[in-house]
Amino acid sequence: MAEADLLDPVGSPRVPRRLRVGILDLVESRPRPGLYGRLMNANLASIMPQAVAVWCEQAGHAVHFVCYTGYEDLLAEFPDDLDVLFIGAFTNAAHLAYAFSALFRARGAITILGGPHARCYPQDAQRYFDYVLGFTDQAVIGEVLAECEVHRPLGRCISATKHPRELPLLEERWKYVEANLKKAPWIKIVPMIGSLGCPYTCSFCIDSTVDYQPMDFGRLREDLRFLVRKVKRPIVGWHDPNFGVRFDDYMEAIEESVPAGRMRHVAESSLSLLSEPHLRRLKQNGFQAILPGIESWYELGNKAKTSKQGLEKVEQVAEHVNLLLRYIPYVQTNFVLGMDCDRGFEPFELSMRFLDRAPGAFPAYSLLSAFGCAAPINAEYARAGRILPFPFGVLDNNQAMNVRPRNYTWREFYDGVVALTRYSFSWKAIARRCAANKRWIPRVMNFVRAISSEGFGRLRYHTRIRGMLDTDPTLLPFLEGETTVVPSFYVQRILASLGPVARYLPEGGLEHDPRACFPAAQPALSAALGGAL
Ligand code: B12
Ligand code: SF4
Repeated sequence: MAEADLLDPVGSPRVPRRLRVGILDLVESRPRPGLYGRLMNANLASIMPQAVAVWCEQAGHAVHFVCYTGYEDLLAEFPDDLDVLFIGAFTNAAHLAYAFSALFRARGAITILGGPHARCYPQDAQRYFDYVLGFTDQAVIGEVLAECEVHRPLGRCISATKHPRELPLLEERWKYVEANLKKAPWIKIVPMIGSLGCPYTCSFCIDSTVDYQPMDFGRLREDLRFLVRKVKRPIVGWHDPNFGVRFDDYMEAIEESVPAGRMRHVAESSLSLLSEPHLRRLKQNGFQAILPGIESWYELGNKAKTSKQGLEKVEQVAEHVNLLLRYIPYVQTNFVLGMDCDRGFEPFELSMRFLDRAPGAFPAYSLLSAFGCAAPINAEYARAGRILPFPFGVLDNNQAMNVRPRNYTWREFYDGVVALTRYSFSWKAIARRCAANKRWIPRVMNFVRAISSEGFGRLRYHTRIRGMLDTDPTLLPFLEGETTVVPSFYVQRILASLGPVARYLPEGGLEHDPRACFPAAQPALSAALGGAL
């Protein structure tokens, strides 16, 4: 920096200003979620907002941190006189983030968005934020705070060339972790991370083009040692996109830093990494829950380490999942419904056969979704004119599917979704799941999830959408791309979920233009959207 930059216009040294920084981690998008949200939301807090808080403090600024789990009075949480407000948001919380940004801009703050929504929809987010951050490291935060300028009408998009090489130690972000843990009424999970990116290339995933990058294992050991000193028998929630790629390094770090039996762990991993010797070691090291992605019965066999398809894949995967359950008390299997390789009722039927063969696993279904420009396959959907302008508030993998299915009519598709959901959360399936899980925490978790928003709630919701396909004349034309007018059912649902914050939502904040992400696909998308956007 030139010396003149450090002088103000009259030539005296410029003292860096101590900013009042607000940081908002939007874990939830609506007030007072159901029983499962009450139990678990505080455990879903993100690591990056905490890292940003530490970096801001290290730069000498005063930080006010809030993790919104749906139970706080959001409008009363921050002081009025913030200089800067950072918001971390998933896409389903984007409207809440936009409304909050508008409110604090009106009060004179500079606003900054980071997190999945910023990475997926930067072109839309820059209409409402002064800065929109992609890959974020300490240097990016330093740059933003040093400049800290109004950028309107369009915010400035900044991204590091890759993910940070290093994140603050757990000890440095502990006060934020601790505040969240206090909000969790029962199970308390400490978020940690040991790697970024992924070596796999699942085309629907935001990280499929991001190189795998392990963090420093020395610092990881420091974090583990700190945690056993701080909490009696902690549970660590690993946020690694694919835990266990450097399996031996992780296990050695845990074995060297944590006395046996003193720590429990939860992680998302691929079946291909979960061989029996690995499972044995995971068990020894206290792994309590594993969430493998199966995704489809026809594709992505590399994740399940199989070249089989259809019923053969079901049998092999079920056997593998049952093996997991012999070592790990809680298993959640993740599936994507409506993928291009699926057709007819068979994929749904196969998932039911899987549940028969592996009754102990909790099934989590996502509807195929294209989150903006993040995943490579989204550009293909856009070129084919298949992306629908659903408002962000319903893009959470469940409330809406914003990609027109290749091989289904909507009625056929929702018939399958409803049938599979009903089968998965029937009393019979719940009882079999309970019987197959011997420990009481997995039993209670599975039961609560089934009777709460993720089971019964989702069955009610999908059944309602299926009914509306016959009764609501506005729904099918929208889903078929014949109109861009969003059915009022979705709009009302989003406005209701925003509650009192809805009045701050900026004009146009409910709509977005899916073409903005894909300039090259604009003609196809325009045609598909009736040229109406
Ligand atoms: C771990 C994970 C989870 C964990 C932890 C979530 C959490 N609160 O962080 C759990 C299992 C709880 C989870 C739940 C869900 N997840 Co998730 N999850 C992931 C996963 C696998 C890794 C994300 C991660 O932590 N990476 C490590 C961090 C360091 O990297 P990063 O997220 O890329 O962040 C970088 C930048 O974005 C930026 N940044 C991130 N946050 C912030 C915040 C601020 C303030 C700033 C300035 C910068 C910044 O800095 C980082 C470093 O460069 C991704 C898929 C993937 N492979 O990335 C999906 C992903 C993020 N999840 C997704 C979804 C949809 C969900 C759910 C809605 C699913 C559901 N229906 O329940 C819920 C939402 C729960 C919630 N609101 O917290 C989508 C998000 C898409 C979107 N645009 O919204 C993703 C991308 C998967 C996908 N479909 O492609 N998830
Ligand atoms: S294994 Fe998981 S994190 Fe890796 S590319 Fe596939 S979906 Fe993404």
